Amino acid sequence: MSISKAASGNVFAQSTIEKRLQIEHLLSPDALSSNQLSDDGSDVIKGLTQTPKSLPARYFYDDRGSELFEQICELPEYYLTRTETAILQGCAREIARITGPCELIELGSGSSTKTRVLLDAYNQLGYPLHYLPIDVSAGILESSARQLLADYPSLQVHALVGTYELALEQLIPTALPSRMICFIGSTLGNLTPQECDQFLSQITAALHRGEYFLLGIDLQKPKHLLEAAYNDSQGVTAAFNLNILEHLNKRFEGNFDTQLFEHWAFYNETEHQIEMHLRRRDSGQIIPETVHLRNLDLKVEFEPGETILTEISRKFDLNTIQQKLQAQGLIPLQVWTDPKQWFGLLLCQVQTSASIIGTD
Ligand code: AVJ
Repeated sequence: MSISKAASGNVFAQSTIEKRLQIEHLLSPDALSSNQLSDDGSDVIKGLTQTPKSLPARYFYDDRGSELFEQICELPEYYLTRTETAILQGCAREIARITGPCELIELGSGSSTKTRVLLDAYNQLGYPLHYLPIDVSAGILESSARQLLADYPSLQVHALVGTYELALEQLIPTALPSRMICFIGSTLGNLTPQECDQFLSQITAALHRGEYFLLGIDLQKPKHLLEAAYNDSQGVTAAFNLNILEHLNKRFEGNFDTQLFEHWAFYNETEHQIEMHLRRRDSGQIIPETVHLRNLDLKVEFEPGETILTEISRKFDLNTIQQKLQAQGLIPLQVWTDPKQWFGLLLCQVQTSASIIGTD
């Protein structure tokens, strides 16, 4: 008989939470010697001094941004999260059976809601639960880890605060027979094709032969459905987009006036990507607005109507992405989708010598 889930507030679970939780703040190897965070804002300087201007999408996710993102996931127009969760609910047990006991490594774990579906499946098969969430937002990482530990009395959490790149370079061996890196939520879509190739090769390098990679991606679909998902009627996506400026203000002592900017998102059908921008409002002014980011010693001018590209969100084709994964040594074992084919979930395995012989 198996008990799938203990109630929150379980006394035993509560008392052992501290023992089962480890939180590590990652620093880059250079930062360790110079005693500085690698997060020095050089990527912000680069983006804001380019034409057209851009910002790295990861600056969305301060604690406030992560909260707003959670709200986006609940929006009626934002089909992504709910579709992916439904797919996972249908295939989690099959995934657990294929991989056997393994450590779950999650990139960009956020609130870990979808992760519960996987944990339940491994738990029901009686497998040990080892979870290694990685996120840049320390607040969300810790609170969701504590919540999970309270709900799963046998769970061990080793949380890493930092960027994916840093975490992938510093993964330590697990006590379990295998590992699975989970990159769900279509975050892969936020990378340019070039960054995507580089990222996938980092995944292959971080894993051993025979280990697993679970990827969730948003698929190509009619423009009106996509544009609605990124221009919701309640303005949550707009607030999420504008929050990146508030985050920069706090982090780098900046003076962006968010009132001067507006949210602008559209689907680029040629590139198959949503492009999200912040546009300086054009309210009859002709003088450039100067923004100062003191900690970066940076002054940037914005012309009326000028834009900052804050995010691309690429929409994939299942055949093309499978070829790309295969080319990187990540062999697709199974692909799941929803009845409307709006979202895709792919389980891949790092090429083993058997799979090299087996492919021709
Ligand atoms: C983080 C990749 C899921 O591209 O859909 C949501 C973030 N941006 N609304 C996406 C996002 C605007 C998002 N993902």
